[in-house]
Amino acid sequence: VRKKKEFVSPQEIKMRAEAICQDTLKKPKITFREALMKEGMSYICEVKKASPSKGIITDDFPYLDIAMEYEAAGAAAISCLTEPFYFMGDDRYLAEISEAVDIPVLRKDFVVSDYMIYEAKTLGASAVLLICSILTEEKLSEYIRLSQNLGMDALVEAHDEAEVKKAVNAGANIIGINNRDLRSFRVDMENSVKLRSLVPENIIFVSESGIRSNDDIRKLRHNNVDAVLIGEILMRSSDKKAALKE
Ligand code: IGP
Repeated sequence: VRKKKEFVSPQEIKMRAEAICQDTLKKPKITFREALMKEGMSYICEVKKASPSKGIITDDFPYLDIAMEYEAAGAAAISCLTEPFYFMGDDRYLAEISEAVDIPVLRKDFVVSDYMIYEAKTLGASAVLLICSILTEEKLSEYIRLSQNLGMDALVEAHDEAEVKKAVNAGANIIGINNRDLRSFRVDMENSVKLRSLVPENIIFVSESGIRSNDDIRKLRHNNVDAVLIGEILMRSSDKKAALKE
């Protein structure tokens, strides 16, 4: 049974988020962007129970253990789904995971309001996801700025050339190329390779979705990809440390 979410007014959520920013004890050790800037490939490992394309991925979902296993295996950051209907995510997962690990946690959800950005902060997120196909360029740049003002980063997700340009124009400093077409669910890794040259070097370049093997990762690294976001294959592997070994 899902517990009904406590209603928090927009004024209140804003106050709570800003209070966390003021609290020096709550200062994150490393930002999401910094975590992706280390030498070599950085791994963003996703905690996700289900997805619209695959249905339930795993019935066994010890989300805290999974997150801690990712951290121990050398993940640079964690991506946590909070969207309840299609991904069976929960805000609670994010809140508990960000308490339990030292690495930054991305709130993986479809941000459509500033409320959700303040809320991400109160849940302990270090970054939010902004999806180009559902936000105007104006909203993108507004939300990027708001995230940064709250001490978080924005991973700006694009799927094609027009969306990459939109992300760059909006001022993104981390761009994620989704290899999965959200309309057809088709996955094509070439999409990241093809769009790499459109993103300036000072912007962190992330490849997302459908990454399954070390060969995939080698190929992406060879094409100057800074980080990969991996979900399903890790959720299905019993030994995450072995799966993340290059
Ligand atoms: C992970 P995969 O194929 O490794 O499970 O993909 C991640 O990229 C995917 O979950 C994702 C996503 C999203 C989820 C990419 N963009 C936007 C929700 C919303």
